Amino acid sequence: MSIADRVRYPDFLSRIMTAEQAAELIPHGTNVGMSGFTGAGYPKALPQAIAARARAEHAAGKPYRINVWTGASTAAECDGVMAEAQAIGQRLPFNTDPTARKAVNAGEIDFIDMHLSHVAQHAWFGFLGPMHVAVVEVLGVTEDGRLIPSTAVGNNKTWLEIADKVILEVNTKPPAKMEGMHDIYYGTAIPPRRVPISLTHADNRIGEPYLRVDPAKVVAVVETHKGDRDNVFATPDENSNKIASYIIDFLVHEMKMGRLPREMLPIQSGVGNVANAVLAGLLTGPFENLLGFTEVLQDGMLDLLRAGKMTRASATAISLSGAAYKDFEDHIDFYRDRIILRPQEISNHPELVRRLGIIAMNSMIEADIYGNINSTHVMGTGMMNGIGGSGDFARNGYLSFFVTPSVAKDGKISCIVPMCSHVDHTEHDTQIIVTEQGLADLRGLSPKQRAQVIIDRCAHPDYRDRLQDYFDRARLKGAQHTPHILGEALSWHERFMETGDMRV
Ligand code: 0RQ
Repeated sequence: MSIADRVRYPDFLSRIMTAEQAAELIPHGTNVGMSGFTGAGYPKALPQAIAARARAEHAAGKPYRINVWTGASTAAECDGVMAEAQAIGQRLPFNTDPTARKAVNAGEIDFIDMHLSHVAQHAWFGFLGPMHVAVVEVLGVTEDGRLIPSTAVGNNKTWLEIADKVILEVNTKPPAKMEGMHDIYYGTAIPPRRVPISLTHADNRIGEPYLRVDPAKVVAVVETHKGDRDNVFATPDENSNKIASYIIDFLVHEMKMGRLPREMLPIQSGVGNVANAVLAGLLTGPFENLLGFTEVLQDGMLDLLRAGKMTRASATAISLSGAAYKDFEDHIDFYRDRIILRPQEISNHPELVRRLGIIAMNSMIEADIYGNINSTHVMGTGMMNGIGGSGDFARNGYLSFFVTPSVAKDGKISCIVPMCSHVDHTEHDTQIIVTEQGLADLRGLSPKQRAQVIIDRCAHPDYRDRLQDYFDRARLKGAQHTPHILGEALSWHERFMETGDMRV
C-alpha cells in the first residue's frame, strides 16, 4: 500500500517530502513533541534525519540540540540515534534506550522523569514551555483531514493541539484495518473547567477513532514503511513463575474472603519479563472474562485475548515481540474488536484507575523494609528508565503489587534493603510486595509489622539474617515509630559501590 492510498486528504499530498527536507524545519533549540510509547508508534525517519543534521551542524562548529518530549520510551532508531549524535538537549518523560541512558547519566541530556499521566496536563498548563513542532506517526489521513492513529496514542492528541507546526510520518507498514480501534477523548480541559470523565467500565468508548489536527499547521508529510521495536521477552524463568503463582493464589484467596469481586477487576501490568510471566500465569489460572486497563499491551495480554480469558483490553500502546506482532497482523479482525487504544492521559488517569478498581502490578529495583519503593535509580544515583506509569496505577489502584526477584546481579545485590537509596513510591502507596521468596501483604500493618513481614517473606536467605539484625538493633536503639540507624541505613549500597558485592 502506498502513501497515496493512506493519505486521503488531497491537500496533504503536496506536502509530502523527504525526512531530510523535514528535518530542515527543526532548528537548534526546538521543543519537539514526538509520538511513541514503549517502543511503539515512534517516528522512524525524522530522528535519523535529525541525527544526520546534528552531526553536520556539529562538524561545521555550530550547536544543534533539540528537546524531545514523547509518550514514553521509543527505540534505538529514535532515541538511540539522536543521543548518539548528541542531538538531544532535554528529554522527557521516560527512556529505555541504553545510549540515551548513558548520556542522561553522564549529564549530557537533561532528563525529566515524570508520571506519565502528568505529561499532557503539564504541557497544557504551560509548565514545560511552548511546543514548537510535533512529529507524529500516523497510519493515514481521512478524506476530511483527520488522522488515523498508529500503534501508540501516547500524548499525540495533546502534541497535535499545542504544537505550532506538525510533521506527520505516515507509516504504511501497520495494518490499515487498525482504523477504528482507537478511542480519542476530547473532553479534557484544564481547571477550573474540568468535568468528570464518563468512563465507568474498562471497555467503554468515550471518544472518537481519529486524532484531530488543524491542517494549516501540517508543514510536512513523510512516508515510512517500518515495524516497531521488537520487544523480545525471555521465556518466564523459575523466579518469575514463582512470583506469578504467589500473585494468582493471593487473588484467589482475596476472592474467597470477599475482598475481591467475583467478576474480578481490570488488570494493569507493567512491562518486563516478570510482568509477562504474571500474565502467562493468568492464562492457566481460574479467572475468566478478564479486562485489561493498562498502558502497554504486551505479548501476555495478547495471549489472554486470543485464549478468550480476557474479553477486552484498554491501553495506550501495543508493544509486542516480532512473533506476537505477526499474530496481531494476521488476526487483525479479531483483535481490533478487543483492543481499545486511548491517549495516555486517559489510560493512566488517576480518576479512572480509582473508579474502575484497577489491580496494579509493577516491577521495581528495590524495596526497603518499610515498603518504600525505588523504581528508577540503581544504587540511588544512576537513572534506569523512569517512573513511567507505575505511580499513576500504584497510588490509585484497588490492589497494588510491586514485584522483583529478591536479589540482582547473581546475588551480589539484595533487592530488599534497610532503606531505599531513592524513593519513587512511598510506603503509603505500597500494598503488596512479591519476590520469588514469597508475598508480603502490607495492608493494615504498622511500619514495624511491615518490616517483619517483608524480611520474613520477601528477603533472600543470604540477606535475611542481616536485615533482621539491622531491624533488631534499630528497634533497640531508637524504638520510635519507624526505627532506623540513619548512619548505617545506606551502608549496604556503599558496600556494593566499594566491593561490588553487598554480602561482603
Ligand atoms: O540489569 O539490564 O544489566 O541485566 O535492573 O532488571 O530484573 O531484568 O527487570 O526488566 O522488569 O526491569 C524496575 C527497571 C525492572 C522496570 C525495572 C537490574 C537488573 C537488570 C532490569 P541488566 P530486571 P525488568 C509500566 C510501568 C519503572 C517503570 C514502570 C522499570 C535491570 O520495571 O523501569 O514500572 N520500572 N513502569 O540486574 C541494581 C537492584 C536491581 C538492579 C534489578 N536492586 N540494584 N540493579 N537491577 N534490581 C511501563 C511504563 O510505564 C511505560
